[in-house]
Amino acid sequence: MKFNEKLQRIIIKNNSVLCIGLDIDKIKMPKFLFKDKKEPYFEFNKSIIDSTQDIVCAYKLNMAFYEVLGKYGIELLEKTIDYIPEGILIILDGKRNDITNTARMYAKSLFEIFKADAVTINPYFGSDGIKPFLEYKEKCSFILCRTSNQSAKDLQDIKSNNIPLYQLVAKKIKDWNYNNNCGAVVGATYIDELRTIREILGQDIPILIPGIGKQGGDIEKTVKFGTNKNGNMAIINSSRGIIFAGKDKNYAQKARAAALFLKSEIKKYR
Ligand code: OMP
Repeated sequence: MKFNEKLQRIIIKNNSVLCIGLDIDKIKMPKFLFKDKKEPYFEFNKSIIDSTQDIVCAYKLNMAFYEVLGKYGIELLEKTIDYIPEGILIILDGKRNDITNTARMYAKSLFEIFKADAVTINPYFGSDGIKPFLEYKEKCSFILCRTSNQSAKDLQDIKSNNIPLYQLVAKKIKDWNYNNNCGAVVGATYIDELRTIREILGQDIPILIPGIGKQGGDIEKTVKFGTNKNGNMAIINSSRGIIFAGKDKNYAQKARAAALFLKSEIKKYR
């Protein structure tokens, strides 16, 4: 089944476009886990997944937070992916890309070895770097279009023939969508740009939208301009704002409460 169909199914099943980012970080995690548990990181991910799996459409794992733990991090990444229930989408966020020969290895690693449903990739190499990812027709490649950080404008607002680069990337994403397996990454912190990008992409290309929660993106406008006319084809991510909502033994319930709150806020405007 193609990614967009899987996305539609899980959005309907859990009535949610919310994605939780499993961006584990020892200093922000409950201290007791590191005293009491043999595998504190896995225990943490497991409890977050157990307590939120009925209210999300996806989990996003940013590879940096796993790679920093060395070889155990890779094992943890695999174990966490295996633990995510069938039907919930797994997005591996590595923002990878390279020359074709190397990009092919990245695509194989992320889609075949780690079994991601979707990945984040950067467009800087152009089409021959993107192509190896697009050959995985059932998967989705979310291409960085407008990032959520303050310095996004340094490069992404540079104009060519009076069109800013992020808009040119959005147009490219439409061209690269010949297998119906492209998406765009757009930060919730840039609402005008999000609106323009949705207009360029049309109704059928999913947008992965981080920047809600800790980065302060506006939920109402994100939903209004990021989703398509049916309130779908968007995946709205929050990581720290949900997984680190509690610091004590009840951290998983606190995470669920934070996720439920965000889900209901999103629902108000869908
Ligand atoms: P929180 O700010 O904790 O919700 O985390 C946001 C997550 O989305 C992190 O994993 C970021 O690396 C990621 N992200 C952005 O914050 N901004 C972007 O422009 C793109 C991404 C991403 O590709 O997911």
